[in-house]
Amino acid sequence: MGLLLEGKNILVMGVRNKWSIAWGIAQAAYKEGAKLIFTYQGQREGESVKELISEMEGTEACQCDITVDSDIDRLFETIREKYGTIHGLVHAIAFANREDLLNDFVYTSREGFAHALDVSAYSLVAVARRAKDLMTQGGSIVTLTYMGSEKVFPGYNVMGVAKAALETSVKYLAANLGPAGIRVNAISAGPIKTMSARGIKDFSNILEVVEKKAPLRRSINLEELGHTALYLLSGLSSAVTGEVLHVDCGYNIMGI
Ligand code: NAD
Ligand code: IMJ
Repeated sequence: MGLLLEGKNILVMGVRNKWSIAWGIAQAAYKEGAKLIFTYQGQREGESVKELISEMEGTEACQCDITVDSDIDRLFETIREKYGTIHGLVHAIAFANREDLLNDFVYTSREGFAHALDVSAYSLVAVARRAKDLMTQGGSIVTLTYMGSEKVFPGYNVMGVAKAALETSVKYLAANLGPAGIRVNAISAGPIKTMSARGIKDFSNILEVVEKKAPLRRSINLEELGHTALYLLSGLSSAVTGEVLHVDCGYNIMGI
């Protein structure tokens, strides 16, 4: 068998540094022959993303703040001019105001709620709409979610609500885009130490609980998320769409 993603152009959104889940996925995709286009949020992330990709031949990075429509339009226009077609899109973007993760959920402000859902859920709809015009040969869209959409995890708060909206958006998008041969799926990842997990109080404790309770008695690593994304981005998953796939060493199946 040749390389899984040979000849495919894949847009990767959400690399911040080498610990980012999007970076783990990008490395796996690159090894399987994909041509990658990266986006970064702002100048600070831009520096580190450009350094990371410097050794990936034929790869480039564009700035795109997902809350700014003109940034998204400019990004897809640039991709259309330079590449014409894309075959895959990785969406690994989430944000809630820090105070909304620290305070009790009941105190979430209207602005905080709207912002978390805008960045973490609506952004998938916004990019899927633009991507569909470039996915002229069909395609695969993959996003990242967390079990905090299904059950309550202390401190996940409005992010849990945003992930529930994201997961349901995956289903509606899969139904809309299926006739064009575009599949849309989410990976529900177990906890993993990235910038978005650092500074979360009791994160180490959460990892310990997973390591005790998960059927596989350990937590996941970036490489495993990369491999799952390869499956979803490639023809290996050609009949899979609208799915939320747990990659969590089985943690989610346990009752107690
Ligand atoms: P990360 O901090 O490396 O990645 C989050 C990314 O979101 C960053 O690159 C950041 O720049 C980007 N982002 C935030 N606001 C943005 C905006 N306005 N415009 C553009 N980009 C913006 O952390 P990560 O853990 O790799 O997170 C990636 C995804 O994985 C997120 O959706 C997260 O919810 C999800 N996830 C993480 C875990 C975990 O334990 N780390 C578990 C399950 C799911
Ligand atoms: C985040 C908060 C609370 C509990 C949490 C997490 N658990 C896990 C995470 C148990 C695994 C990480 N996660 C799945 C996320 O989606 C994180 C999103 C996030 C993190 C931050 C931290 C810094 C900040 N805003 C954030 N917004 C979203 O200011």
